[in-house]
Amino acid sequence: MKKLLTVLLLVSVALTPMFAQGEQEAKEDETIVLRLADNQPIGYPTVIGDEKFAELVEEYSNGRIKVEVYPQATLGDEKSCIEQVQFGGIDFTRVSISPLASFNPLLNALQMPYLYRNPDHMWKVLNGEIGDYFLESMEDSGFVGLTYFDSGARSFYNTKKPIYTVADLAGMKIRVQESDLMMGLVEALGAAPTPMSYGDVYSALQTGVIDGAENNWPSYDSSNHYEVAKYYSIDQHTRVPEMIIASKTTMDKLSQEDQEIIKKAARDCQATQIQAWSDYAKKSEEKVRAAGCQINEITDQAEFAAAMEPLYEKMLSDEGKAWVEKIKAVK
Ligand code: GTR
Repeated sequence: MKKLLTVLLLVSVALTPMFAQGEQEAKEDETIVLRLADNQPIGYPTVIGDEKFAELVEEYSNGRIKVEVYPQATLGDEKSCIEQVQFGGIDFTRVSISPLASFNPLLNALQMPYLYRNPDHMWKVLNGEIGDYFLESMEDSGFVGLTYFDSGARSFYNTKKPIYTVADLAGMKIRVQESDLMMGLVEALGAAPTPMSYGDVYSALQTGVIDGAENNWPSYDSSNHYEVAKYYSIDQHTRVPEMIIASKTTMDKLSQEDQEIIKKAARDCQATQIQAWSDYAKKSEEKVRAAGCQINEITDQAEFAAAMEPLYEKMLSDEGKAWVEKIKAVK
């Protein structure tokens, strides 16, 4: 009996390192690697937000879940990334909600022209019950809405002349995102909308295929559009939130605990993105001014708002209209 015990002890001692190694391997096998696509370059505030998200997912999962960030449209343009996320080919993407609204039209209610009184109003809406409802509404189209990112306000820029009044835009060919609302918005101002993917805009401006486009300071700067379209007119027609969306296919494969880790990391990375946005936007404005761009304020924003007012009737469903009322009522 004693002999048997000694043999068993020796065997178990001999096997211990093997088991430990086996466990280690099993842990490594469990590492989950997920991909996140962004069409903006490294250093851009959304990519800084994405990287924070990846860092937090790794931290909260003790290194078990890794998110690889693919910036600069390396996994495809914005629309194609949304499609890939929808069928599960890419796990996450950070996008503007303008093109996302083609997949979930209710999102138009969050990006109507001159909807928010100021950034504070927008954040109260997005980080409150209304914003939560819209994140959840993404599930019907195969996504899980995770969090909102800042994207400032969009204004027009062009290669021809400063814009002061709505009449100045008459007949101009303006590139828009692949979005019905943005098409309608440009039409409402008497200009001709040309939907086009972001990566094609620089050469279209340069060759005169289009006269102008519209975007926030950071995009006007980082896309280098300011080099070829030097008139930037601050009308701030829309504040278009951006969103990190996950593929529902990916999320459904994860445990409840891992889904919660991802949701929490997304909520917690937002503050970093908002700070990065504010820093970058200031620097971009300074940079394009220093580069000789001609920048003017639009003094009569009310004229622009009035021209776009019919879109609230035309572009929104009854449900969308009801949400707009709720958004406006947020103090
Ligand atoms: C930027 C946004 C991009 C893309 C781009 C565009 O502000 O960050 O995701 O939507 O605008 O105009 O296509």
